[in-house]
Amino acid sequence: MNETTRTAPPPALAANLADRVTDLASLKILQKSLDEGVDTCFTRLETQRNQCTFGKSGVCCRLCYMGPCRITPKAPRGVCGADADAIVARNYLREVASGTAAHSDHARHLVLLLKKVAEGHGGYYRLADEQKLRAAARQYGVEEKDREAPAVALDLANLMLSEFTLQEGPLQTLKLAPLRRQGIWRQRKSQPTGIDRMVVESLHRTNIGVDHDYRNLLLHALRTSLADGWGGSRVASIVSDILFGSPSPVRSSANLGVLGERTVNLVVHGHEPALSEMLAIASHDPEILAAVKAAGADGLTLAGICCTANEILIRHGIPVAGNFLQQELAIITGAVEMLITDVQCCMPSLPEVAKSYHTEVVSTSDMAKTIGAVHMAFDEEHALDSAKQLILRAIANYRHRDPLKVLIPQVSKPLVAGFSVAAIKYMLGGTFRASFRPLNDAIIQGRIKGIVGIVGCNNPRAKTDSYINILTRELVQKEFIVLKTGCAAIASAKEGMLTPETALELAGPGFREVCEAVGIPPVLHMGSCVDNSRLLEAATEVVNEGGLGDDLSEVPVVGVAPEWMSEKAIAIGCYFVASGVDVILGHPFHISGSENVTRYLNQDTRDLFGASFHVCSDPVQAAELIMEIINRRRDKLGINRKTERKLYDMKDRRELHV
Ligand code: SF4
Ligand code: MSK
Repeated sequence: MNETTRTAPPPALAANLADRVTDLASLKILQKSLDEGVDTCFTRLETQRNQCTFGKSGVCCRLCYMGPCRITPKAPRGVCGADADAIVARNYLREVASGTAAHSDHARHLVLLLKKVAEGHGGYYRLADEQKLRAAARQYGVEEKDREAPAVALDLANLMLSEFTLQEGPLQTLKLAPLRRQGIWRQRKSQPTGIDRMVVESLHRTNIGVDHDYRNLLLHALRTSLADGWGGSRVASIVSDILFGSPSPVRSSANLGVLGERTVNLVVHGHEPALSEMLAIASHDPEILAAVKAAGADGLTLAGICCTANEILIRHGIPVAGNFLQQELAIITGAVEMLITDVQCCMPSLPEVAKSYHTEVVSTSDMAKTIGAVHMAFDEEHALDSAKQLILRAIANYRHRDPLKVLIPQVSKPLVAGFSVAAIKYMLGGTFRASFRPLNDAIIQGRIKGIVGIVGCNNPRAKTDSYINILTRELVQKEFIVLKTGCAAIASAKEGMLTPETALELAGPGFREVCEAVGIPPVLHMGSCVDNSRLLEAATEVVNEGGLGDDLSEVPVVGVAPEWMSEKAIAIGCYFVASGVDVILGHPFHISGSENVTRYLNQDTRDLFGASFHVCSDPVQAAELIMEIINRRRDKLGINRKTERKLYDMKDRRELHV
């Protein structure tokens, strides 16, 4: 036990553990952390209980050294004269820019890797999905017919790189949106140009003495977010599919119980899939298997946390140890030999927690180091060797495991994940009739009321996973098809809602018939945070298929971020709204200090983009609100009429117009 981590459990936390986490595995390990005096985000939240109300309302400004300033009734302006509207809007824009930068830098690394592969310097990486490469080339207007795949990949990579550096004119990727939406962006002067330029301009505008009009600042926040959703994130998903393969449905399991009592446990955490893909391959290497045996272990368990977990889950079926708030808990099981981090959402506390156990925390990205972690920079050119070195080091650490400190809760649930848009199309219509037609028809007939994307993180300020899972259950009962990404998807996986069987039991009758007849589960795990772009892609397919409007603001679709915490979630919410999709937040942004900013985001965006933000802290009420929003859209489309329910059999399917 390390003395620096031993603190008395905060009484409020110790008394109410069951109010803090939903799943039994987390509950058991959280209790273990208290028994062993190891701090986690749950205990640290107690010591941060009196969180700053100026920060919460967004009226604290520290953008220059005449400040910091904070707005109060007695001090309505900062030293420079900025009022609450300007300060709140500037802070908000910086949050969106940061979220956009994170997703898009992730994408940039992947495009650079694609370029290396195309030029023949990709080492062990390859073009895993040539069909996807050619489809993407056609979407971007890159000539692919009668050309070798590497040549196509090189042109595509160069074009995608120019999406980052473009100085004038709209991003190419915007063309993947429905035509009418592109027109709305043009009209509103909200088309983003180069991704990097949008982020740089956000920082410029928020520098002291530049942009002080909250409307102008917020419009740029929405523009910047579009450079994320239709730019960086979309590019990241496309290139991941080309390099590592497009996801298709795969079975696996989730929660801390996936860790082995007698296996070497290696947990990967973060967001970028390049290393974890290689770890997945290296874990089957004969040298590794021999080393595992020599160490006296029964095998090697590779498992994931957060979105790195989602990336290797949807492509390889590698089990998920947990979502965001379980990263510390995984170490506290005492059974993890190594926790490997790449970028994003990796808590700086991890090495401190690991001091109480034998776990080695290893950082692998030169841009993401943590004091106390071992740093082993991942060498992409020798990726397989790099991955093997990491695994061998984890195996060598197995002998340091202290059996007296091990507690692996025998709690995990089976799941099915990997629903890319291509996979959904295939499920709906098979190889020759792949199409969204059956989904559109089911929505038009009212058997499916609409589509809801539930995305985002966990946040210790609320009971972990609770809102996400109550809402998911409500929506499936109310006959909504639910698309999931990120930690929200893992939350439902841990609850067993990602198996077709369990989810079908929950589904309302018409929806259930459609799912059974078409063979699609009611809740679909579509991937990681950047894969929220797949949700936009799916909604665009619905528009293109016809019958449900010609813009995303007409389709019966809503996005929800129930337990969000990251700036990335703010960027995601913004690009949904700017794309015409209403977004419900489980808790509000830090904007309450400005009525004007609040009104702009929660109302005015409707006039500009046909959608807005809504805040609803209760999941059952959120389900009602979603019903209202979707019903309004269904009314406008003229499809909100009762239809006789009828089993959707093979004969019906053959008669479909495709
Ligand atoms: Fe204060 Fe203005 Fe400087 Fe902000 S930019 S810290 S409000 S003086
Ligand atoms: S990992 S951004 S906690 S979803 Fe993508 Fe989870 Fe949110 Fe990180």
